[in-house]
Amino acid sequence: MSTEPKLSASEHIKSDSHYLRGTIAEGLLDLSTGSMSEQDQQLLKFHGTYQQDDRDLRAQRKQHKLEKAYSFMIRIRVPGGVATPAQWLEVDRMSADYANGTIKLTTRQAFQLHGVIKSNLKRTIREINRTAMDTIAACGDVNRNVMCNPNPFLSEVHAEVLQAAQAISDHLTPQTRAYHEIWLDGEKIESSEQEEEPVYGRTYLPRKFKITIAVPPSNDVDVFANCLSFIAIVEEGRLAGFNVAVGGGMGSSHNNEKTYPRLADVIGFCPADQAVEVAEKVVVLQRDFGDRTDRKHARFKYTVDDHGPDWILAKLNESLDRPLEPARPFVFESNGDRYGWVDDANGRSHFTLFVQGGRVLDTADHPLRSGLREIAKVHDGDFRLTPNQNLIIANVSPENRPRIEALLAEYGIRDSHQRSALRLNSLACVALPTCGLSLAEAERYLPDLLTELEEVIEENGLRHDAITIRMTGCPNGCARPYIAEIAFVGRAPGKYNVYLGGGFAGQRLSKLYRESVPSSQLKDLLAPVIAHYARERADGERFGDFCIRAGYVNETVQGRDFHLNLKEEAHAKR
Ligand code: SRM
Ligand code: SF4
Repeated sequence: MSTEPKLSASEHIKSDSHYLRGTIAEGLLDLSTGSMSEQDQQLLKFHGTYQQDDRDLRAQRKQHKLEKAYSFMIRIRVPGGVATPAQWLEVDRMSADYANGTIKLTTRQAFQLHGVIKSNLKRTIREINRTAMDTIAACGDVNRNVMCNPNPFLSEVHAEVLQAAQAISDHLTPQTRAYHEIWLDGEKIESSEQEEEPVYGRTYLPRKFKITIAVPPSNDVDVFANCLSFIAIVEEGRLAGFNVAVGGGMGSSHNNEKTYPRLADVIGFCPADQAVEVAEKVVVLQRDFGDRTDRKHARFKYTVDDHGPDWILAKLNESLDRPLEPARPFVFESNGDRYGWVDDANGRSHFTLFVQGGRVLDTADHPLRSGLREIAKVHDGDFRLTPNQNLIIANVSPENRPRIEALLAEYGIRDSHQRSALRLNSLACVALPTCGLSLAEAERYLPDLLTELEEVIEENGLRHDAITIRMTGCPNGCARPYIAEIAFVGRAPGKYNVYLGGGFAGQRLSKLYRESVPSSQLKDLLAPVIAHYARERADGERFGDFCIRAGYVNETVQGRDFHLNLKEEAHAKR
């Protein structure tokens, strides 16, 4: 009898799928149901779409013996987060024509459309491709949207870095013709020639893979939360190359200590022209050594933890033309966005706009989607989606700036000084009603909790003090909560685990402070900690650092030990 461990079910779905085709094309034609088969739902992710249902309607539909209110979320890849005004206008149009009238800017600089019904799915994906964007590999067990610091016009280095992000993204895009065939009506090529995936192979990766590029001192892309990151090293004003970091990730499951968030390790340095090769070889390492038997242990962070970063470096060096050099010094100062207008040396201006929860929509008192549509119609630069779910109206010419400013004012699109620094440093994942995995609200609830916490912030004179605060509806960590200074992670409806002590630059994990706190008690739980910080912080001391110094949580730990949260000790200390 074979002692080989059993492959996970997803591995069979991939290998039997004929390079991601499955029966998607046939399934799309069956309009007797709003759903797709279980296996095709898994394969659809590689094409950039997830089947979901409106969870607000579940009970009602069940009562009336109706099928769930199925629809699809489509994720549009935007490498480095750069979109043209024409692309913005098309996404805006499609959000109204085919989706729920909103555009979601994600924590990985992508667009999402929610609520696309099955009969509109193919049309929408086809129209997205007409705008020179695509959805392939926005999801699935492949390399995802490559993130990059979104301010390329602030210096030549940024422009080079954006090119590197694009090159890595292109190189790691799956080569299967299935995408073209299914969505773009590409002709089926009946050839005896074997179809190939040169980097991935027939079964792709064991799990999703995430790559970022940061330009210090900004860590807005959160390099330590990604599988593979490149940290730009600028020497004498020029891009010398990149430090390489491996093995970061956020996802964990409640009550499963084998799963944990982990910060990436910096293992070396490569010249800029080696970045694509390094990316490919690291992906290949994960392809060959990642765990294909247990999806909960299949992310690259576990491969790195199981073998150790030194082993990863040695293996990587064996496969590279030139081995990595020792890592070079760098400093990150923050992982947030810088708001408002910034002018660059070429006379262009860039306006970073806070978008609550990354959700672009019109409400009675805040017609944000309409305002941005009007701006896109006259904008002569481009748009940059930030890794913090915000938007930069970038590269505005001096002649055009007054028009953009007038439109911002006309549509009441508020400037950052009208918001607290706490809100400006907040992130919430989508959660309910579309996310099938959420245990509690996030995007729909965090704005109200922030309003409550702002009372405490105002009372303590901290309106202008940035504190990173993030909420997710479950422990998967889509808003990268475990590196925030304050985090709320959904446990059950209306209940959250509260984490404290993350690093302001995303350089340290936070730690569990209290478990399963009802939402009605969150303000009272945090008020004394915030007041204590306001009273006793040292000069320039960050909230997360203070939480550790004052003993609210112990110095945080890495990887496997994350679950050894010392909350009992923290209780005892006060
Ligand atoms: Fe995520 C799954 C939304 C960034 C970790 N994520 C999901 C799904 C697709 C739920 C599902 O599988 O059914 C969510 C869809 C909700 C919806 O209705 O739209 C979802 N994730 C999001 C977005 C939209 C959150 C947001 O509000 O912006 C982000 C889309 C990013 C993109 O454009 O590609 C998003 N997800 C992240 C991040 C942050 C990042 O990548 O920097 C993480 C943590 C980093 C990491 O990967 O470790 C993240 N998402 C997960 C996980 C946990 C993976 C794991 O290692 O265990 C899942 C669940 C899974 O894969 O099984 C997940
Ligand atoms: Fe859904 Fe959980 Fe991700 Fe939030 S963190 S979007 S609830 S999977």
